[in-house]
Amino acid sequence: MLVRKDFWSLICRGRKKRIVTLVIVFLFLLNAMFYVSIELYNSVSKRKNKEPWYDSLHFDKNSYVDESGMRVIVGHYVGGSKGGNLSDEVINSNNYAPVPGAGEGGRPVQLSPRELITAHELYSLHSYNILVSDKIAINRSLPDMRGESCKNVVFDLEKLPTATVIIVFHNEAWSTLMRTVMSVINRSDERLLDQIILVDDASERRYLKEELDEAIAKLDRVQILRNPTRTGLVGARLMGAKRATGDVLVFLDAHCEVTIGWLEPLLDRAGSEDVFICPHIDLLSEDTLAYTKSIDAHWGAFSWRLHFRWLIPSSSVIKKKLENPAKPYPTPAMAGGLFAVKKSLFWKLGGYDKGMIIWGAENLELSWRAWQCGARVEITSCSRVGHIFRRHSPYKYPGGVAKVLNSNLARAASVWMDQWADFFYKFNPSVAEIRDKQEIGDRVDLRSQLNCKSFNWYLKNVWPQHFFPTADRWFGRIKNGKTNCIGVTPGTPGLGGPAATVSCGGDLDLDSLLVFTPEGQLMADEGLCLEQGNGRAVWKSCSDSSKQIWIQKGPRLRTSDGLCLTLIDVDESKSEVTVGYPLTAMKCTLDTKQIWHFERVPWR
Ligand code: LR7
Ligand code: MN
Repeated sequence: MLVRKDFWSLICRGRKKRIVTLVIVFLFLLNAMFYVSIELYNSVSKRKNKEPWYDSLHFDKNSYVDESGMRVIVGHYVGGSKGGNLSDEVINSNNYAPVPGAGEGGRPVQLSPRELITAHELYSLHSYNILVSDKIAINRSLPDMRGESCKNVVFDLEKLPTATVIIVFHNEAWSTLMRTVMSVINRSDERLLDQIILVDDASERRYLKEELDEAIAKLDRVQILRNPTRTGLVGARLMGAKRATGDVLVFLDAHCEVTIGWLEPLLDRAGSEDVFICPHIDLLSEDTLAYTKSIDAHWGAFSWRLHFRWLIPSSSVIKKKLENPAKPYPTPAMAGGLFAVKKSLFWKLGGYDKGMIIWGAENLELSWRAWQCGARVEITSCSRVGHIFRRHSPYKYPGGVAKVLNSNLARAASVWMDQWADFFYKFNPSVAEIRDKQEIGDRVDLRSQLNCKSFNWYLKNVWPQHFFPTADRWFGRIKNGKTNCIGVTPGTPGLGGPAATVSCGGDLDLDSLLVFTPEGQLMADEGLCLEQGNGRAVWKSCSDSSKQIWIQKGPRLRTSDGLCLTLIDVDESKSEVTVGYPLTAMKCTLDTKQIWHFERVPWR
């Protein structure tokens, strides 16, 4: 056996031994000092941080906006998950088992490593963490998320209209659905809440049958309707709306939680006959169900491919909002799931397009219809509602997600977008293919009966900051040499960022096509504009910054400071043609790296 002495003599002897001992002691002391200072720092910074925990969370930047100021929230889903290899027993059982205190105050729930494995296995069922949801009481508490100016507004409850809250669902988890319902019951004044209508869009899960009926029967003013066959959310919402007895229809997704004071600002505004009013949508984390504030000012719009997007509002809207944060502000489009509207206005404007199936596009259709037919779409920051954003759709899309979505998009575009429908179809041939299959006669009639305005009017007046091509905007490719085009590198993390050339595609390739406005903005899809940054051109959310102005002087693009857009870091020694060269504004020279060819492409 090796004794200690032998061990030491093996590695060192005499003076060396002393040095090694000293080094070990020194390392030990250093380590100890490190721990003490970390602890000290923690306790001091904890003391400094007196605000409640949720105030330190401004918004979950990564899951809401990116560097350019926008992000996919309601995207085009990967649908069709059946729940993997889960057994029928697992899929159909309700495992709601609240743990005292879990998630109270909107706090996150953390799972043990073992539970995390189970949560992971169950994830595909709902595309959010069902284990966490089942641990949180269905009547959990939430903080007051309103800004100070909102808390000071006084409403005369006797004068406000009453609400019918409509919640449609398909295969929703029991606990999230019930938490949505309970949050409405607990945080709505009795005088204002006429009824809650749940519409089951032909769910298959066993726990959503008698078990749900029994739970609902115990609640006052709540009723449940069952759609005999699955129509999708439009059909289900129409079913609910037809049975509504309240003055105002308030729609919510089935995985929401409303916070204190949510209903009054909605009803106050929805009382008037010309507005669709949306709450400020906060985030319920799909992993921990923590309630997190979303960015203060956002408005809804859409990309060239008609994907719904959140954008930073125009500077005039932001200015007005700062002057009076409690006042509702206009938005070009709504996200779709959470809004209030006077029942009479909803029906006067044609309810919903019944031809839209399952999911998607009805939010844009409703927004365009509202604006073009004399109403408005607004957001009030004083009504705060949390919603679980999901990255994937957990349910099936009969015929596939693309087919469903494309036919809905075709309906919306054909009825409302005029020339811009042609733009959409030109660059989305798979949608163009099914364009003529849509029976939209009655929706076109509705548009003319209501005497609705054009899409051109909408773009000009409701969304003047839009990034679509128009008659007076140049559209096409801007090329250096044969292969390098100005464009947004596809798949750039978080969109935007440093600008480099992309490979010039064909005439249908939106990635290398740009809008060039008479004012000098170079716009790509997704509302990104080319901006001269510090030593490097970048793609940024379009704004009125002078750094986004590029003046065409012959074959050159000049900034307001008189610099020229230049391709840099070109490796002349390389014989093969490459792309991906950085762009920046530099002193104008005769160099070909500043020579651009403008190739116009018809946009429709
Ligand atoms: O076949 C279906 N039948 C249904 O009843 C498919 C869905 N549904 C229900 C579903 O259970 C849910 O309650 O419809 C509701 C909406 O479906 P989600 O939650 O899958 O949609 P989403 O939140 O991802 O998508 C947004 O865009 C949709 C486009 O059709 C709808 O307008 C959603 O209501 C809308 N959600 C929001 O606006 C919430 C805020 C998200 C943001 C931003
Ligand atoms: Mn939703």
